[in-house]
Amino acid sequence: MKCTLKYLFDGLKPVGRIFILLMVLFIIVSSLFMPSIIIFALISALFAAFAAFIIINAMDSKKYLAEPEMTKEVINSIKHFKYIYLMGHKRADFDSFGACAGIHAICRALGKESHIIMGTDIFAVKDIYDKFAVNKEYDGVFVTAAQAEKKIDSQCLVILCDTHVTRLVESYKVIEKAGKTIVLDHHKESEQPVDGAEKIFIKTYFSSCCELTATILSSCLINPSALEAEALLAGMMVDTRNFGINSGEHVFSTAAYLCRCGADSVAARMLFKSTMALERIKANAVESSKMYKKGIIFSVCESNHKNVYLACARAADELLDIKGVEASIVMCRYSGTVYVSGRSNGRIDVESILKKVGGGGHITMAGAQFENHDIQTADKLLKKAVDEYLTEVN
Ligand SMILES: [Mn+2]
Repeated sequence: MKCTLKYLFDGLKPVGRIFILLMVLFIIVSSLFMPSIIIFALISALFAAFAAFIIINAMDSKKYLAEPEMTKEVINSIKHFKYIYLMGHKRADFDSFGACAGIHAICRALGKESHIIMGTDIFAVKDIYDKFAVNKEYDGVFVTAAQAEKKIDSQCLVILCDTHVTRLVESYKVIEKAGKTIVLDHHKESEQPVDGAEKIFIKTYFSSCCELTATILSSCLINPSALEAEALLAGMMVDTRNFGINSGEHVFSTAAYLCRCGADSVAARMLFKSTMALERIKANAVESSKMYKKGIIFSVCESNHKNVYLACARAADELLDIKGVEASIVMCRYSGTVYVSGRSNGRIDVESILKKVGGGGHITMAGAQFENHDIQTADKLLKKAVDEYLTEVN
């Protein structure tokens, strides 16, 4: 009943709310003069509430406040399967981690056992992971890919968050062995969407997979815990560069919803603190950057640090703060692979540029990798891709 009332009230436009308030006022005033009218009004209101309840429950797809098709698919699939495995992309980031935590909250609310598959490289999300690891509610929730691969069978549902590309998933074996796989992603559709996924929801109008997940949560009136809300907010903050890009009304209302659920924005911001070593690498990359063409700036992170790719992403972000820079492309090399981070303020489509060299992402944030290449070759290929892109758009 509480849910129904909340549904009714949330669904109302301001004019509807004013109408209800006027009705209540009318009943109060008239009952002062004609007490019998209140009995009549109460009976009518009861009938109306009963009718609304029947209608809402009869129209199954209308039960959800937003994204009804996606929400319905996620909820019904979770209800249908015995075990649920949640998985993000390799080298988990705040967005993939937060989205998994958000879906875990739905599984818990529906009384289902769910596990989050964690990869070997969790450096980027270590601080939030540590907060979850000491939380009693998360005892036994995190599993390694190897553990999941052993246990998973046709009775299991896999929900893949924040990627839809086969080579980027933490473990493809779990998708092959699972009874069903659902993909929830916000990146532009790639050429290789994951094989064997029954339902693929690619919603590029969401800033982040965390915004998408939080929308599902609020749509089915399930609130995440304060820690889960913090993880979801952190994911949104990373993918919107602290609400600097892709941040429309829905992003802010979703952030407000997460704060209502207990997310602390200051604590979330603290999670992004870097190390001195990585900041030095980033600073060097910013300093040695060179403008290429049309506000597209290039740089390289020179280091053997095992998490140099994080400094690379941060350098690409920071270069956008410089006047005249429209987009940034930063490279780094680690154990034979060149990693590329592309960022843009929205006027240049870095996804289109990096797609030409086999990468992906979206307009403002994209990445690519070159296996068995050196920086010089990668640099040449990237500049060729930029040239091609610029002739296409001009
Ligand atoms: Mn993301």
